[in-house]
Amino acid sequence: MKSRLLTFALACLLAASGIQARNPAQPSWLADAVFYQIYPSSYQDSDGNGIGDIPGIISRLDYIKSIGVSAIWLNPVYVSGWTDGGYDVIDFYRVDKRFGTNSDLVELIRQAHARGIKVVMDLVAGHSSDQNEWFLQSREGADLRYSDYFIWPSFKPDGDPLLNKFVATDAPRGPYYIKNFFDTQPALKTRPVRWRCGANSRTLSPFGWTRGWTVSAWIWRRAW
Ligand SMILES: [Ca+2]
Repeated sequence: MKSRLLTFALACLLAASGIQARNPAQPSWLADAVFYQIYPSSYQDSDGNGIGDIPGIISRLDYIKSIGVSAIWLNPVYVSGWTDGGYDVIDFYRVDKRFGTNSDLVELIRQAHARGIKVVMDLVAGHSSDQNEWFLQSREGADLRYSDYFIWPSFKPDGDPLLNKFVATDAPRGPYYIKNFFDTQPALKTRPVRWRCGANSRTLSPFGWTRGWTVSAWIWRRAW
């Protein structure tokens, strides 16, 4: 629930008319966009298995258009461990089977655009799942490709206001990693971090993979 509240707050911020004055790089359509949030699991089920899916959303696009919506905010559809409603992402490159396929997502975006509706993907940028390939590699050592995508404090300092973010682990990289919400959501190091316990402070940009996706925008979420 906490993560969804944060997302909601950010969406309100995006929809506010003042955003263009603060950041001229924002697309002009955001100024007066009418958003329609879709949490896929509980929206429209197309195959009768009791779980909403992307073909179900496609079947509702004419209705969505008819009520004056100009942008869909699509809650996470990526492969997930489902410990936090899809916000613990195992694979940022693939649509979870419960919702369909990557081709279904491309078709949703194509058909939405054909109706003049933007699609905003809920990009969970603050953390991954502890089953994500990046974290599984990072936990093994300090000199691998994804080693520095996460934060591995060497000890737990007394009195740190973020002590509830420390997760004890028996991983080779341990003894701690930093989480955002649940223990299954290790925090991605997307900005310089200087912990008193000595984590390094390099800036990383693990989301260089957005090329080729014809979405209209991303909701950029982070928790701290
Ligand atoms: Ca279904």
